[in-house]
Amino acid sequence: MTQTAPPPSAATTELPAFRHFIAGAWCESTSGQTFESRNPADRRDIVGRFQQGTAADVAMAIRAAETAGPMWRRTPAPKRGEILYAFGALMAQHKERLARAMAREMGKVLSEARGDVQEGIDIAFLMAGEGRRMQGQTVPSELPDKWAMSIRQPIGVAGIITPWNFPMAIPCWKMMPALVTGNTVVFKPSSDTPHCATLLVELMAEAGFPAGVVNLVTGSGGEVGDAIVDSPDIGVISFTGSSTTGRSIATKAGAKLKRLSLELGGKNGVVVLADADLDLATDGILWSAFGTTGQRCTACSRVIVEHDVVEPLLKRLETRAANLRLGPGLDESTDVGPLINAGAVDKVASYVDIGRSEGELVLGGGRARDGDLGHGNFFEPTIFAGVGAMDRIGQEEIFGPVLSVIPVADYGAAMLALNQTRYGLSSSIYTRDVNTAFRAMRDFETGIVYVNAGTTGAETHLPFGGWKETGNGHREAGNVALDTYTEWKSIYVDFSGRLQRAQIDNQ
Ligand code: UN1
Repeated sequence: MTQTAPPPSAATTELPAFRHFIAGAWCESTSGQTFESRNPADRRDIVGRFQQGTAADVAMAIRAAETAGPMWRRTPAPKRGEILYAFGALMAQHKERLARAMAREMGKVLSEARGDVQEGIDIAFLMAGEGRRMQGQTVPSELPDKWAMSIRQPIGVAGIITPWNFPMAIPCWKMMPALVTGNTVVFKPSSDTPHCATLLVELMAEAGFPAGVVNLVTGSGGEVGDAIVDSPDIGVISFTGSSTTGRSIATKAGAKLKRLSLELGGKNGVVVLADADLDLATDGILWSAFGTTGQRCTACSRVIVEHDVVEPLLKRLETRAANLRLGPGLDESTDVGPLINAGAVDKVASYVDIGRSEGELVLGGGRARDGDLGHGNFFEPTIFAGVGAMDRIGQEEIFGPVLSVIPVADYGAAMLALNQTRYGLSSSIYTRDVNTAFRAMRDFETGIVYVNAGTTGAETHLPFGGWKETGNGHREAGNVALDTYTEWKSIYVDFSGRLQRAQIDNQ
């Protein structure tokens, strides 16, 4: 169980080969096949080979999780919490190593990779505490000599399907509440970041999660993901990723009446009013739009600006964005890392083409190929001015470093433009007027609202999630995350020694 780094497989070359983790042991796929994970900043750099999982592998993982379930459920929750705490402490101890591995495999800059690891640590510690809280309700009964209370109980086996953009934080957001409440887990990470997932699971094993409680199966969405979604033995699924995949999972899970938590697309906007501190707004917009190369669910991709300040704001944005340094995340002087893969570069480029006919391209717009950048998936920070709120680049999720500036007449028009989208994750307003700030807090139709800050940077102890098509009503993080992974049980204890009929005998 405490076996750590999986040894290279004999079947492969000198490239490090990694394995699934099932029932407390590192094992190979029944497929006999592996896939590569590459550094998006330099595609010549292969991080390693990973198991190409199959439905049979998933079935084994589910069996292991089911077998471990009764033991894990009966482990006192504070004890489970202690293991979460040990895991968080191990992440803290290995923070730099994890961050460097993430910067290499996923591409985000080191400071952000450290932040991603930190977010995992934060949720591990928060949920460790839930082991000693996990509050239910104890309420008076309407009848004498009768007790009424409610408790949370685990659902069973949780299927955890995670994206590449927060390759450590998001798996932790999902697995920590699932585990502390007594579920066991089958974890399928994105095929773009299997190494990050493997490093996390190594530390989970070291922290003392018993065999079978956490199982890792790498591979494609079409094979491994579908096998998780289709299995009648998975009681709850948590998925973060594209709206297209989310819809397909929802259709299948709905037919099986499975619990499902979805975290999907976004089109997050920053409103800048004429009275705003424009330098402050520039800082927040640049950080939200080009941080993580625009590859956050919370990234800002629309700036909705009052007419009077469009010109001065644009000037600031252009000047500052033009000075952002592109490069590998591992280089401390890099501001903007690569996109995750060639497909992402093509997608961003196609939206830039669409944008050329919708707005005015004022910065960037191209693939960045100078020197060593040519070996990676780099794209220039891009700004369009004069975009209409209903234009495609103002409406569709691009998930890259493309910012649209949408001019509007006043707060009312800004609020309408902000809300005129299918998505509803994060939003922000820059104003010095406290009354307008409170109007925005009331009016913006998003799960997260920032005042005088950008759209990114949610903390782990408040609910995280979006309105409308960003999700399906569930929230991650905060203590409400427990709702995804638990069933409520209401318990009545009658110690009167006689038949007492609720709603009848007390009237
Ligand atoms: C995501 O992009 O899916 O608020 C998560 C933020 C981070 C989490 C982003 N704390 O930007």
